[in-house]
Amino acid sequence: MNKFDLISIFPEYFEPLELSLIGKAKKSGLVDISVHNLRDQADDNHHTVDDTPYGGGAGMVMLPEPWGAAIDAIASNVDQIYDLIVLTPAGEKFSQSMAEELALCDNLIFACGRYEGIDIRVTDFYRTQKNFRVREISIGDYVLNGGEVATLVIMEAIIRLIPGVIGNPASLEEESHSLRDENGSLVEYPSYTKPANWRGLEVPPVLLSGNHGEIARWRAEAASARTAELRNRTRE
Ligand code: JEH
Repeated sequence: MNKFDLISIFPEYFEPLELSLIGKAKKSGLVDISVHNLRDQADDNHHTVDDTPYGGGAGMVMLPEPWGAAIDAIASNVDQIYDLIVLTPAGEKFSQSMAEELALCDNLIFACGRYEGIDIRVTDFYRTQKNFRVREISIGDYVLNGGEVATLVIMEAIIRLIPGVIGNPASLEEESHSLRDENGSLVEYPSYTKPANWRGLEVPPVLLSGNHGEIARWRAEAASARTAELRNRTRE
């Protein structure tokens, strides 16, 4: 079973994991998710987890000690392989292929920092001294306040790939094959449902024809037109 350990000073951010598909996957034992409060590992009366940066500069940096204590408490089995995911605005860009890779990992630890991030010796230590696979990941080129929301995004992308989580595996199958363009990017045909006429807008008649060959051709055409349109928008 896939194990997820999440470390954060705001464990309440992970309450939505009880909902919908991920909540069901948890309850049916398809995934095991534990949330850990980093402050429980702080060793002073004020539960301090941050301090000023060496060398100066704005903001605060997260102390390595509470992180080391939290990760050691989780990763106590020497026979297991641990993947430490550290969210950071400058990390490798998260992608569907990365989600597919991470869905195969048995023990994923998500380090959700705040402030200016975590003292770099934490990732150095687990990479070089503990043989962890350490990945520094960003979900996109914009600045968030911490790693929690990015972790929710990444977990949703991973967990829906775990066999049994999605009720209809045909939709996953379709995604993994037809819905990619020459660059491996996802492309999508437009979807319609009832009624056939909504506020004067008609569903394309081909979709009502029952001709599966023609429907597939129409969808492929509509998907590439839509992808081209979205591409142009990113250039403009
Ligand atoms: C943000 C983890 C922990 C804010 C500012 C700075 C940018 C250059 N896609 C994502 N965006 N942001 C995060 C993320 C992911 N995954 C993310 C985090 C943490 C993830 C703390 N923060 C807040 C934070 C400093 N600036 C970051 N720099 C790349 C433009 C300039 C410096 C660090 C951390």
